[in-house]
Amino acid sequence: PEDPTPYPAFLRLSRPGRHPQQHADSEQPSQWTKCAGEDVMSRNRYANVDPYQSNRVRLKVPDGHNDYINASPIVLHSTKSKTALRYIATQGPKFDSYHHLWRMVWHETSSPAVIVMLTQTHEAGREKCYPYFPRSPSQPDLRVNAHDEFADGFIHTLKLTSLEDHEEARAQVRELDMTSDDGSETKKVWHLLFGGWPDFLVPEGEDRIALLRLIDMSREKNVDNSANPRIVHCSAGVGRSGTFIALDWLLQELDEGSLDNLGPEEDPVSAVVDELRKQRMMMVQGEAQLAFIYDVVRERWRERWIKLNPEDAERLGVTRNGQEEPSLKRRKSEK
Ligand code: PTR
Ligand code: PTR
Repeated sequence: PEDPTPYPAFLRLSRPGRHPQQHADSEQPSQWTKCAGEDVMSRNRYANVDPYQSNRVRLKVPDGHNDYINASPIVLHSTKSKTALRYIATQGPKFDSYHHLWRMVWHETSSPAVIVMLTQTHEAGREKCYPYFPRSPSQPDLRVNAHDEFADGFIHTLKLTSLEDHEEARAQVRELDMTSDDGSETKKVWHLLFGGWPDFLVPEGEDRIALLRLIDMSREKNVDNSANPRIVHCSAGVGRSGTFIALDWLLQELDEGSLDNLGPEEDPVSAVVDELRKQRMMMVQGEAQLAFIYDVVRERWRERWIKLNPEDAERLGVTRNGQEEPSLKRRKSEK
């Protein structure tokens, strides 16, 4: 049966237009100047994923040292309020350079900082991200950069002050205190480790709802959200991180009413993915993640529409959970 919800054109499943994969492969920006050199490459987790030379975070290190980290500042603006949403998308740190991530957190964020981690440290027997944070209350302290790589005294201690398993968001929530070696400065860091998202795939069922809760939580914890970038990473820092950021922006647009009256040609999903790829390569990986974004926005759009138009909803028979979307059914039966 057809879903009777009067969706805008971009959310209609029958919409013509670009095949998502076509979208996914297009627009590899011309401004990609590869960050090259042995000392740069060795800091990358994957040889084919790096930040654009023109849009990368530069580590604050003494002159003459390599300021490279595989991280891209991302800025999106809301259509109505024009406020900025800021993020830093980055790869899962590697063992020998994980303290670079903490250096970046220290210099690029205000307190409390928020780190959203969307990968597990290991998946399918391979390291996707070095465990760069204190994991257990039994070993709450981690001394970062103890060997003082850049010889500038940037040595910090991370102390795990609380660890909570947040069921609704399916996340481990860590509260960390980051303290400089001389004890003079501290920063609080929220570390949100999401458990429901394997590489190249999408969260399903309850994990999908959990992801939405995680998005909300990451905003709530980031007290100064329009000025302070949230650090978002997965393994390469493009697929899952791109999807997370796209959704964060789209859901805010939706809540602000910017997706209520769009013209037939407008497609904010496609627009935000294009925008993200101007700022970091390969953001949102593959058809499944792109379709996932449409599905989540469609679901949220329907909920909002029912809330705003309860009588029409009743008359047309639109229900909160709807029927299962045809696209979802198709995907399930394909497996
Ligand atoms: N060489 C890998 C590839 O192209 O498949 C790099 C890569 C790895 C790209 C993981 C994306 C990945 O997913 P995510 O960004 O979600 O960690
Ligand atoms: N680096 C990956 C590869 O070359 O296989 C890039 C990639 C990963 C492309 C996943 C698409 C992917 O997802 P899907 O198969 O869902 O399109």
